[in-house]
Amino acid sequence: MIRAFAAIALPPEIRESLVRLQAGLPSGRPAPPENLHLTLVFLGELPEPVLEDVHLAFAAIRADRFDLTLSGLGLFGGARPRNLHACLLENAALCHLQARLETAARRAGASPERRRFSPHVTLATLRPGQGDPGPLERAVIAGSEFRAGPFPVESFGLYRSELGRNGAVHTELAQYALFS
Ligand code: 2AM
Repeated sequence: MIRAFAAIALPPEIRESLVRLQAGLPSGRPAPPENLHLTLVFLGELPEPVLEDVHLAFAAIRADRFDLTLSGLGLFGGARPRNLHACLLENAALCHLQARLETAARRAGASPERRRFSPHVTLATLRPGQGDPGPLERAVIAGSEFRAGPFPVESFGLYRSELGRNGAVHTELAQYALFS
């Protein structure tokens, strides 16, 4: 079984601005710079033949390039925050691509997350219920001015995620070009 997901990689200058932001966070385990990405579809654990079919389905997708802009910070988890992330400016092309990947993955035999797509780049994971969420909430308010981009999205990728003692290791399995 292979734990896999589809994502958009970030250009180096965008990652650098996120790393600078991470340095100022009050708590949480920061995502390592090489793990900073925008998840499109989390595929979960897949048998290899299903992953191969997902790959073929992704490779058949023809979609246009678009630009993305990161804007502001957010918390998932309500009163017990578990994820601090950078948000994105609304983007119809991104949502359209995401919906197509989700449909393609399902048709290929995967069972991707059914939760509504909420585009974000995870900056830090937090232990829910531990500590005072106040400083995190203040960091999100202070981060409302944060902007990075626009940057062009020219491809998306299929990644393997291996969970280890020191966090997840992500490996790119395939990359799919978008078109202009
Ligand atoms: P996130 O951290 O961006 O929110 C690889 O593990 C990627 O898949 C992670 O970036 C994570 O998204 C996402 N992911 C992991 N487990 C998930 C789950 N159970 N549901 C949805 N997305 C998940």
